[in-house]
Amino acid sequence: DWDHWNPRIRATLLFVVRDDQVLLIRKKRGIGMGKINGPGGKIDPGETLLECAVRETHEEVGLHALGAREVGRLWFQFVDGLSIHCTVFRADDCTGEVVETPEAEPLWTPVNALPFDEMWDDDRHWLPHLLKGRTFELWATFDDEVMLDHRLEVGA
Ligand code: 6OG
Repeated sequence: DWDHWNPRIRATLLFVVRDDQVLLIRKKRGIGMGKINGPGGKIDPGETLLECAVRETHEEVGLHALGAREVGRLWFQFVDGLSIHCTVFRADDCTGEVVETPEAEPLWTPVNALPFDEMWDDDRHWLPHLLKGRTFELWATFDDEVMLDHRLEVGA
């Protein structure tokens, strides 16, 4: 019942796309440890979703995203009770030096060679739309790391 759904966790993801490459990370800890994803994480008290996305990207790989804007929303319900709402941002530029940190290994990845087999199951459904400049919403249920079903809406 997505209409009366209150997520236990609010989180963000941020994808910097530049010169036909997208900045991904291999996460070393937290939810989805070992998987490839975009930088991002849980919101801190008092910050906006955009501030969270930019802060997490800086903490995880040392870069400052420029001009980040919201492009998508993801709603995840896990059968064990965990629920996560994730707001997705895209930026077309960044400053700073990309570095590996205790949280993440940075991976500049060609947009035509995305490692979906090493990412969360939902990513293959919406990440291509992000790269094409579209907006999207996706609702998905998961049993641990396995996606059971999903619904995708793509905007302009
Ligand atoms: P930390 O534990 O790093 O916050 N996340 C997911 N991302 C994708 N693409 N698919 C999922 O499918 C995800 N579940 C969680 C959101 C968690 C980070 O993990 C992302 C946050 O960036 C279920 O603080």
